[in-house]
Amino acid sequence: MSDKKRGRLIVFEGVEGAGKSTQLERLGGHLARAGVSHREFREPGGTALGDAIRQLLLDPLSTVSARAEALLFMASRAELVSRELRPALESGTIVLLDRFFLSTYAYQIAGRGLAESDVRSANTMATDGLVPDLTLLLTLSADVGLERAERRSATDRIERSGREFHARVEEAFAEFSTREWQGAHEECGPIVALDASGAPEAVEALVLDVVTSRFHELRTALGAAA
Ligand code: T5A
Repeated sequence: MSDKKRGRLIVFEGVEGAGKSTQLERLGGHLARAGVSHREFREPGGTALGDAIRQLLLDPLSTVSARAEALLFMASRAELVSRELRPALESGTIVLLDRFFLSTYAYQIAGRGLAESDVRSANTMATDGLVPDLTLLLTLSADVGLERAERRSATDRIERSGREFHARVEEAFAEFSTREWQGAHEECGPIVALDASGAPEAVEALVLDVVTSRFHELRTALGAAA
């Protein structure tokens, strides 16, 4: 199906509190002001089923085993890909997505210790082979990100998984930005790491720079709107 894809899938990834939602919203604002058709989604969620799964997964009172957790993320993803992402991309829309399967690789493989081969094949079923056109990996230490998230609101079940868990997630994301790792994981598409430790405006400038240098049509549109 990927041959029918005409839009662009731009994913934001990183540790808790890295600023993904903030930057996605800012890029969405630039696109809207430039009159570029786009949709915004987050994982887990984005469909009725996905939103129900999100509640189950993030509720601090839920008890979820590691494999059930991975499969719930996959179920939410399969629904989002088939009901929303594919149709939007096939109609030429730019899709901004807050987390995708790189998060599963970081949280469920590196964090929970599930087998990479199992998670990768379940994920292929969930995504039906959909490859992001660009992943912006916002890099920040897990400790700083968790502090930001804790300052903002009460923590959810996954944020409460402990410092060691989040250190493994941070380390995994660092590995994902290397050429070697990306060469061995072509299903992830291009991943560009950006320093997310600066002020939101500084990170926004980095995001815009990468997006406009990668996509000619967006350089023209966003340049014209600036
Ligand atoms: N998960 C998800 C898995 O385990 N496996 C998977 O496959 C998937 C898809 C989702 C959880 O599920 C896990 C990962 C997560 O634990 P969520 O609530 O969607 O839960 O969690 P996050 O995506 O991490 O959302 P957060 O809101 O916590 O982080 P963001 O989006 O990175 O950060 P943001 O933009 O909301 O900012 C957080 C706070 O920091 C401030 C903001 O104002 C806000 O208060 N901030 C900054 N402060 C200083 N400097 C900056 N540059 C700042 N940018 C933002």
